[in-house]
Amino acid sequence: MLSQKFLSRLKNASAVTVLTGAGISAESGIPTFRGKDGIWEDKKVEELATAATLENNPELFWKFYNWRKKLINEVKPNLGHYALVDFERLYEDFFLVTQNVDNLHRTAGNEKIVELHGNIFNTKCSKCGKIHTEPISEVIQLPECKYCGGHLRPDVVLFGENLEEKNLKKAQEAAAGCEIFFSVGTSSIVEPAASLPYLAKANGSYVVEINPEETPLSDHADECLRGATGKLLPALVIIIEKLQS
Ligand code: BJW
Ligand code: ZN
Repeated sequence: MLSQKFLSRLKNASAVTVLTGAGISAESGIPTFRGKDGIWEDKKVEELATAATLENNPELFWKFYNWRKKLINEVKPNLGHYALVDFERLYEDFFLVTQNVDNLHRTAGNEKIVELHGNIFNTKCSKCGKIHTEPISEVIQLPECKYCGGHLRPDVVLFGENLEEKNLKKAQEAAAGCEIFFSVGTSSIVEPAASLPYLAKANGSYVVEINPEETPLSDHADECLRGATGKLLPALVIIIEKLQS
């Protein structure tokens, strides 16, 4: 049962911000980072996707990212992703902040989006920082920058690296300015994304968590919907359409 306050916000809000994490892509077949699924060749995914692995073992790092890119290339958006395209249609001032690098929200059709942790299909020069958007095939030797000869790396934000200032600013503005903030399929521990729901709440937003598991955010959210995004988000779309009609 949804609370009256939540239903009223769903009906009357125009500014809605959604933060997504790996959980929304889990039902497409992409393993999440933490917990039992976050293992690749006996190594923890959360330890592979780090600046330390890129620096100390770039071959292993690229082997992992070759695997991840191939996997992501083979999967499709799921019902949870498509429901967020409906959210964008239903709310005038909608904004999607994703921590995912898998491009699935864009493939599904969302346009008002910021990718806080980058996009796995782009590469970036470690030396001059230029972004390369042309596709690169499986990396066997470390690829080089066509401008300066530096090593290329995936254009993703690893632990200990700074997020793009303009992306973070957009996400913070969307969090501070919304009437409902959804935190969807994220363990809510990786900063600075994990602070966004608190920023939203401090500015009067109604904070809703969607996750089958409890997270550190759960006790601070106004509403927790326990379950998979592929079921709960489409169900919410039906409710919103009824409320708005
Ligand atoms: C389902 C489901 C279904 C399953 N439906 N749900 C302040 C305090 C302490 C430390 C820091 C701090 N500020 C910064 C830091 C350091 C660090 C950090 O946050 N550490 C914490 C772990 C403590 N942050 C950083 O380093 C960031 N940089 C930064 O802030 O720079 C300035 C700075 C540096 C150092 C110190 C201080 C300031 C950068 C963070 C970059 C994160 N990068 C990665 C890899 C990206 C590349 C790639 O994807 O290949 O981003 S790590 C990984 O974690 C990835 C994710 O985007 C991110 C978040 O994970 P997410 O999405 O939450 O996934 P999971 O697996 O954790 O959770 C999945 C959830 O789904 C679970 O809850 C499931 O239950 C759920 N689920 N199935 C719905 N069907
Ligand atoms: Zn370069």
